[in-house]
Amino acid sequence: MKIYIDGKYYSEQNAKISVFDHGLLYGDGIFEGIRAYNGRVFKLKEHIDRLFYSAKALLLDIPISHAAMMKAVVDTCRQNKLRDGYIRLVVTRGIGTLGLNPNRCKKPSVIIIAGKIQLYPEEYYKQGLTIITVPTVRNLHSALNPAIKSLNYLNNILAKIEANNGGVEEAIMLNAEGFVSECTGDNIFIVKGNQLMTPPLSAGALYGITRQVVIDLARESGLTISEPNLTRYDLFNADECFLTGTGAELIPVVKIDGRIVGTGKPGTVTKQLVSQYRALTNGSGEPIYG
Ligand code: PXG
Repeated sequence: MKIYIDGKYYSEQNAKISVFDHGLLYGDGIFEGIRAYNGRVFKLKEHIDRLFYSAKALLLDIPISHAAMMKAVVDTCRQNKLRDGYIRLVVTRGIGTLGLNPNRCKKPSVIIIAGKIQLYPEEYYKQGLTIITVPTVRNLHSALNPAIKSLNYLNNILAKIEANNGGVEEAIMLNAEGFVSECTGDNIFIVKGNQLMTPPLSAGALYGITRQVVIDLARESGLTISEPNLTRYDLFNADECFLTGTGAELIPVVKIDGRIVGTGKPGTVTKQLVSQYRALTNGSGEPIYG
């Protein structure tokens, strides 16, 4: 595997960053997780847009342009002869002194890894996931805005540990008001009749790119879409529930906190959206090979 660091390619063994990089010392940096399908990078522009928005919020000056970043991602895929896979893009604050002041960091570093993705086992897509709500509350906007896809994922990691301890794959995080926010690496949707609902971004959800694609697909299919504040009660009484994310795509949820959701099997609206999503990922995106 060839790994891009600041414009050069390194073997896995030689791809190294400094122990003085503030990405490591303080989690001061940002990332994106992107997929390639069938020789194309899916929703590349949207991912790079979000990266630049995260950077702006952190006053992190990405050393290359938006266009150069798009090209670097595509070039890294080509260098690795990738057709299907997962691209991890990281921008760190760069090398600084001990002490958290970002002004001491000379230049942010850009890292791009293009490799394989570890997916949920296929049986979860067929049968649906069992998940739980967890005690760790989603970060407050006023503390660390969940819209920033930062290297500081401890809030989500704590929730993931609670899911692991509960013997399930994913955790639903509530916000400080008790409304449903999102999962540790996925957004959440419910279906009720002809209505598709997902928490508003203001409830503490990431501006998920898969979330937006699913909203657009659902609108095309004539579903009514809304973004209300949702409670656990709303989840328990939904007809269907599913999660969305670059890694998971769309994955059905059939049990939450011991309550069976809908029929206890992946629902028809979910299945329809899964097939629409798969068709889209297979046929669109930034071509890697011209
Ligand atoms: N919420 C959070 C907290 C996330 O980290 C999503 C929602 C879904 O967003 P997208 O844009 O992917 O639809 C994410 C995305 C990884 C990994 O390696 C994490 C994500 C995506 C891909 C890989 O852990 N998180």
